[in-house]
Amino acid sequence: MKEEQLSLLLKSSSKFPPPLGVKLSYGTSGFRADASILRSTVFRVGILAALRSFQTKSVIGLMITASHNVVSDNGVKVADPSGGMLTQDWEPFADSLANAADPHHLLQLINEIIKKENIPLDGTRSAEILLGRDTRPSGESLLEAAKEGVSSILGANFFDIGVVTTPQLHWMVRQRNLGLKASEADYFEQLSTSFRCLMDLVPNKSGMANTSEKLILDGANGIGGEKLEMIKESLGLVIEVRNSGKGAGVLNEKVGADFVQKEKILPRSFGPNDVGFRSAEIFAVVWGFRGWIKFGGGGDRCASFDGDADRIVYFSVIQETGNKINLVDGDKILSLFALFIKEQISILQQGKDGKGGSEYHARIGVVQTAYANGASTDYLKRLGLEVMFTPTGVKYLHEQAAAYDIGIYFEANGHGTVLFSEKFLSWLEERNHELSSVSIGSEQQKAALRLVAVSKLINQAAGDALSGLLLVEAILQHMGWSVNKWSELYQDLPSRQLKVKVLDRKAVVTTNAETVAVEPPGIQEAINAEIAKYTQGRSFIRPSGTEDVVRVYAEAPTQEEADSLAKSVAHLVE
Ligand code: 16G
Ligand code: ZN
Repeated sequence: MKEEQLSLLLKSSSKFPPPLGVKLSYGTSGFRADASILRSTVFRVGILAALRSFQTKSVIGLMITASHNVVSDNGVKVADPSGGMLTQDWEPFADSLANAADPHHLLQLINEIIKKENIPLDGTRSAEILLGRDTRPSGESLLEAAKEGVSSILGANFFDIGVVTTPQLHWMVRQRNLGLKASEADYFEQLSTSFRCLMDLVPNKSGMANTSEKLILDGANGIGGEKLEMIKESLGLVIEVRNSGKGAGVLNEKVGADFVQKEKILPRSFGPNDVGFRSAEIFAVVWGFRGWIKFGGGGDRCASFDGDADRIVYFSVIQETGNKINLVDGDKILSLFALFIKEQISILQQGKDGKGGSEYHARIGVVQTAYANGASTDYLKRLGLEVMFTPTGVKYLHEQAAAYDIGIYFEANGHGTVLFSEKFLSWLEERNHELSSVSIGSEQQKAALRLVAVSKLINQAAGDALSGLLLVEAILQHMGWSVNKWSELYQDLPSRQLKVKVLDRKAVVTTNAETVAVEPPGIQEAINAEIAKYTQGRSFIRPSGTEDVVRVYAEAPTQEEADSLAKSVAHLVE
């Protein structure tokens, strides 16, 4: 390392002392903690991102967010050149840098990484890091720390993309590395163009009464609502955004996808006692409309984003029951996408006309985690799809999905996307070209055009609530379905999730995509004995990747049974 580089690093890192007595770990989605202790961590992740950019000779992303966590928390994660999560090989580097006790130790670790990874820090190259953050008030000062981190490696430059959703940052990194347009305006343009293309291809437009009603979005008081407001005019949809983050509501407090999916109740601003409801009610009286359920108090078709808009769930209000909802979670979004895509593929393949096109049997794969409702897995298998399981965390699901021509992954909590292989996309383009010369306007050509539009609409880098919402909306229009009709694809098995505070969550070690606990010894046998007390019960435990707890999941034919199975398994963990 050159003298100039050495002194720059020593000087800048002395401004960011690490918090005392805290051991940080780069978890499922980066570092997360109370924002007040994160300045040194974010500074060091800035350094790490710069090193990764030099090593890969590509643009790297750094996102400051704590997703659905409380507003006083924050976090930081790195996006790799593909736009996906930081490669797992580098996670130990992140851990060691974050926990280095002083500037000299930090320097020694940086040197080790440079040697091990053959990183050319000779001043002849440059590196570029895109910096994004969510709406948390602590984001501004953490962003400054990230900038200093990046700038303390000679030749590394940052580009501040401002307040964005997490998936926007991932998308921009991917686009930049593919040499494609990568601004926010380009992102919006790609989303709205491909969405409108799908809407233009909706069959029998006249029968669309159900889904042309207003969509009401719960923006979790985060960034997603604001971004949706920015493009909604170009979509031709009637959308009302609540919990947009502009009012008095607090980020993720009794709002958002995580709250709605876990609690299965209405978020704030959607209930009968909310201001939104009252104004809607007055509105209804003045104009003689029928009542709050239909005209905005609850709304027929509602969706919730999480704070950084990488998760989405839908719900509808169960009328006359206070705050109860009919939840349409990530598993059902996955099922809707899988059904639609499979249908388009079969139309396309039926139409094989032998006129110069190549046969191609697209392999569709579906990836879920142990949290997937058993009824969803059964449904997907009944559709004839290949269903795979991975541990919780996008990095695992994404990797598995990328092995297919079309890989569809979703966690029950609403994080997921659809990945298309390059090979399949080139075949699709070729097929499309062929069809436009021999059978323009045919069902086969429409199916090909729809699949191309889906591949452009749905984020290829990460789960994206905004693009997910638009794909759901387009498919509901295509099917002529309401949320309730969609929900009837299958009936969720009752389930319960609990968390148990433990001294050391790492004492629990799992295998088989987290369905079997191998440590502590004997615990799985005890869990099996509890499960055996129920007909068709299922339960598992796993250490959280984001909190100091062990999570318990149970599923059974009735809610009472699911509750009691979860409770007895939780007792085994305590
Ligand atoms: C993170 C993960 C999410 C996972 C959740 C599990 C990413 C981008 N996010 O939010 O996919 O469902 O952690 O949390 O990977 P847990 O380990 O605390 O249950
Ligand atoms: Zn999130």
